Amino acid sequence: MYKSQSITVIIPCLNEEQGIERVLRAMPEFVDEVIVVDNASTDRTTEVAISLGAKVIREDVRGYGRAYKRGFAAATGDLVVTLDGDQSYPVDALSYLIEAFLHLSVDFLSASRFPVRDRQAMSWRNKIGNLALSLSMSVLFFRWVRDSQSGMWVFRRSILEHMKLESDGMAFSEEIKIEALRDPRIRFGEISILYSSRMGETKLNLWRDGFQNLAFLAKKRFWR
Ligand SMILES: Nc1nc2c(ncn2[C@@H]2O[C@H](COP(=O)(O)OP(=O)(O)OP(=O)(O)O)[C@@H](O)[C@H]2O)c(=O)[nH]1
Ligand SMILES: [Mg+2]
Repeated sequence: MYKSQSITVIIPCLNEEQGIERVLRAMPEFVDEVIVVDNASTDRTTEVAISLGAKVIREDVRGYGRAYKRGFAAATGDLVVTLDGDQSYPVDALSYLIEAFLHLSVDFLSASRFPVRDRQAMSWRNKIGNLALSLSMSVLFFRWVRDSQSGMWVFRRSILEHMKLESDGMAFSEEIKIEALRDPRIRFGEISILYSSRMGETKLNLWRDGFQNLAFLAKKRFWR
């Protein structure tokens, strides 16, 4: 519980045995429920997560968005917090994020990785790709969003009933922000966090996911 709000943390994982151990060991005490959604990892992700007290849900179909939808269906907290299992997002910033969420009186708060302070954390190619996608989203949806691809959010679980979440892949991250910011019932905010280098191997394919995410933005904007 944090200031009388129960907290669920959801972490999608695909072969993140190293990162998930660090993330779970650093989880603050006030978190009520930690859900790890594993898509048939071939390493020890599931065993490590269970041994450190997380609830592990298995989803047989691969995909970042797919994993989140499974996690959301199982969550019970008033507030949901998300992050990657690779230790790149700051677990120790959870109270800072929730404080900001409450202070700003928003329903969905996205944690922007920019400006990136750790030089090793993000390659120049990824920075340029992220900038291009965030600019595209901002123009298409008439709202300045600094980091459309961030994977760390805090939101009131009850807003999920207003959202139509279709992406099963990496585009899920921009889709949930679009659903939040274009619904007048949902107050959207964004603040900056410290982003660091991931442990383990990336699951992101820059060109494939970059172009798919760009195409998804156009589809979401023009095919209603
Ligand atoms: N369950 C599940 N998790 C996934 C899948 N693909 C990626 N993930 C997880 O989603 C998170 C984001 O994937 P990353 O590879 O870190 O992608 P990224 O953060 O854009 O790229 P990096 O900069 O390399 O970290 C990580 O925790 C992954 O383990 C998937 O198909 N299923
Ligand atoms: Mg990552």
